[in-house]
Amino acid sequence: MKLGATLLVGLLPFVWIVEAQAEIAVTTGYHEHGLSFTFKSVPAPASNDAATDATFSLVDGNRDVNGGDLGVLHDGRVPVNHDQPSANFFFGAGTDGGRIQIDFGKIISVKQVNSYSWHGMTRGPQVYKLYAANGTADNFRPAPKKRTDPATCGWTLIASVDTRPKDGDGGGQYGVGITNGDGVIGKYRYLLVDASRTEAHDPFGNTFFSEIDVIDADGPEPISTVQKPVLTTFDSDDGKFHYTIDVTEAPDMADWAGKELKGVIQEWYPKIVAMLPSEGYTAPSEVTFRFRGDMGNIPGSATGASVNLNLRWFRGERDREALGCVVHEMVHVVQNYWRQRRDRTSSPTPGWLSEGIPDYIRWFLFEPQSKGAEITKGNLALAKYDGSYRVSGNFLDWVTRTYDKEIVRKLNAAAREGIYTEELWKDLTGKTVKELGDEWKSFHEKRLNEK
Ligand SMILES: [Ca+2]
Ligand SMILES: [Zn+2]
Repeated sequence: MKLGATLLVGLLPFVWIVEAQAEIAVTTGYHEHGLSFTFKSVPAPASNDAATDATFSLVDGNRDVNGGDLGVLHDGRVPVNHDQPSANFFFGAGTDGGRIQIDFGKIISVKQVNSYSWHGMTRGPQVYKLYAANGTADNFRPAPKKRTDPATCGWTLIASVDTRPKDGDGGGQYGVGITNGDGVIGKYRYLLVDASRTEAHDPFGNTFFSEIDVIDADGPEPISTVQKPVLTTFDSDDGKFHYTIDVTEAPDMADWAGKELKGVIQEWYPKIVAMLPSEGYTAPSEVTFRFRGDMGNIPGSATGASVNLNLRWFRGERDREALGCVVHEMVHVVQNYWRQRRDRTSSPTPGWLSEGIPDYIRWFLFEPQSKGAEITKGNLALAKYDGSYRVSGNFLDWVTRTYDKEIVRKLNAAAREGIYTEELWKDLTGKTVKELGDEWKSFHEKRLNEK
């Protein structure tokens, strides 16, 4: 624009060309627990905007490989959860942002630029400078690194964005809209997003960018294809616990979730909480169960108070193993062993016990009729107390019945506090865990030989 103005002034020295002063406005939309990326003042993410087919390239900084590649920034899709790394692009841990170039392949009339992000903590807010260029300046450099001010090599600073709140970590969902009144921002071929981290207190300050949209004044009306979340929320009878089932990615599972899954959560989550207490401990009171399509071969998993359910696996198992799997994952939520992992002085709980407890509760208390954790002639040779999952579940069931009805509660309490050691078995039963394992195995050998 500056170049054009200079030329005109040169040609018509007596006419004052008053260019409308750029009235760039930056508007921020925010939801703390937002789900659908719908904001009052910022349009919903679109899938047919000018960024969709533009070329995104990394100019400076490193991509965090735990996240998506640059493609997720213009695929028209947004995350359905506040911690969904694969649906976001973010710069590497411990680094201070980086630069992304967007090339439309030709000069377009940029009317609006929108950027969307979502994270439950400090990776939610956005801090970046937006530059634009038409690429025709003599000194134009298409890929200036962080140490170079883009304004010195053919770029124009359009806006500085900073959506961080004064207080708090700013977790939530953000939509930023950059406009120039009713007009266009300018005629540009390139945009440069110069992103900074939101904080440096820990290595995780780089924003989870979900989508960047660019509206071309001469382009089509933006169409949003963002999925509205499909949620069922309900409380425990006593009002203590709040549950959400998220079937956004698997609407075909809504019926089953409402009929079967809901009942099991209602009955079993409070039961498991009551079963596994420890001094001063309060189990998570808000638990989310989400069907996901990005879990590979893992049937279910749990992190904090979020249970992830592999939608493909659940479709096939809804009348077989599905509910038992959810019970297993709910035990992980109640165990909350993540707490002690944060504290490096505590002794880690062995995996066979962390997984044996959920499978004990699942196979011996929730669904004993399915006999899914039996020791048989076929699997006896492999029966080891620390065989993990259902084998260790069987061992825990045997120790419970033979030595101490409260042993699972006691082992869990120690594990949760980070003070579990093998000594505990000797204290509780008078025998080492190895001795107990041998005794358990010969019990089954005898039982099977008598048949
Ligand atoms: Ca996206
Ligand atoms: Zn598990």
